[in-house]
Amino acid sequence: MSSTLTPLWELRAEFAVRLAELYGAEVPAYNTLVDVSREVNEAFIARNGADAERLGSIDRVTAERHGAIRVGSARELAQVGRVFAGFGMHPVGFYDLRDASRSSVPVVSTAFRPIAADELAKNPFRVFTSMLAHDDRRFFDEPTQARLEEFIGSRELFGEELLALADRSAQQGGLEREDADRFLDLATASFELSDEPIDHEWYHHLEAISSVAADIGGVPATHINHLTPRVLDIDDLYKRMTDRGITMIDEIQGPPDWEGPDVLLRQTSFRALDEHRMFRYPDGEVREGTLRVRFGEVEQRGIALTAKGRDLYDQLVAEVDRRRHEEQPDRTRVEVALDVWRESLPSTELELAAQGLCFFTFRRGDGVVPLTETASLRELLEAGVIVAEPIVYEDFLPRSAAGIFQSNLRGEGSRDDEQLGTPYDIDRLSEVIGIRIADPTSLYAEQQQASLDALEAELRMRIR
Ligand code: OOG
Ligand code: NI
Repeated sequence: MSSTLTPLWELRAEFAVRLAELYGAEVPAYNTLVDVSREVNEAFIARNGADAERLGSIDRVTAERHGAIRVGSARELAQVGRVFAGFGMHPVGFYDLRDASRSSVPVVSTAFRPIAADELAKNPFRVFTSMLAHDDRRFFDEPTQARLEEFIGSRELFGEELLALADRSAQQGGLEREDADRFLDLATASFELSDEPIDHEWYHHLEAISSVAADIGGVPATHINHLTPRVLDIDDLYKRMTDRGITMIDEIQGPPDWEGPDVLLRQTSFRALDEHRMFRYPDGEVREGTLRVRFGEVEQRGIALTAKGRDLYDQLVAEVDRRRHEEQPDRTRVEVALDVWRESLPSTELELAAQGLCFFTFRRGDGVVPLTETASLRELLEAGVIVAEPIVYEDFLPRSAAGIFQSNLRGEGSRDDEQLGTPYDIDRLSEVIGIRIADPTSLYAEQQQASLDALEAELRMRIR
């Protein structure tokens, strides 16, 4: 019977398309962003030829999206985990947005995404998923926490039928067509903006603490917060959107534009427009009002950094902050970052590989194999015995995420640092979801090591 199953990757691809249709209907500026992203990618391919697809085929990049959702409790997050498992998406990485910025973002997050390289190649759809830390005393006093728990505890984001279909899909590795359609309908609908009235007073009580808290705990349902296309040249996109009269946030977050290889992730966004929602006022009356919590985001992906590369990256970020603070207050972050990058980061893939700063898979090249028992990665690369192919960064950056959250927020919110925060880490969040959250760096390292093991066997030598 299994031949009639629609496999997980196909369900995932269809899910991404369904959400895009939904989000495009809800936030029309998203469609503009997708159009401009396509223009940017086509222009980039025309300028750069085959090299342009070094970090992913044009088909993959054009179809590629990440989504973001926010939920209110451990129970809701565990249910999200079941829904996404039905699409072959598993939790990877732990992000604590409470620490990543000075403003109030009381959430901890992970990303659900495919893990195996072939699954990523078929469809890499990923969803950044945040859970409200409703028990964090720095943000919520006791009465607010109690009311949050009551409010969130009494809503149902995902029904039993949806969860049962998701579980079955995960178990069988797919669903029969009829069930697949039902699964897609129910899953997509659970991320649709609800038209149920919002309690005005409660929403604004939470908003004074954090807009993100209000968007999670002040509304009766969850919704897709944004859907982010991937581009091959984010600087070009930024210009084209600005030319169309769309006001982007002040800068592109993450590494600067430079002549060397792109690493990690660069992102930028524009604030969404006001959206109409219904509010219930204390006198019981329901009137229309507006909210502005969703935004348009776009990203460019680079090569994944090793732990050593990530340490260096973190040092460079700190160095940029230091110079701006102590020496060059009049220059922008991006200008200073460009100097720091040029001074400190190798500008070729070969050097990034040889120094162990970025992850690659390695394959046999045309170079003549030396007659030795061991050789260094550098020697083999320089002699063309082996060739390095970059491993793309599939994950997120807490500092950029915080920057994106922050630049799209209305107020700073409030936070009492005299109070103790709730300790969350990858282990605790894994327990909440009931699934072990994978460590992204280990996943990339395994992929790289597997290619090296295969080469060692093929070349009959040890690679140092
Ligand atoms: C998630 C923000 C993080 C990204 O791309 O870094 C994110 C949110 O706004 O809920 O999506
Ligand atoms: Ni995002």
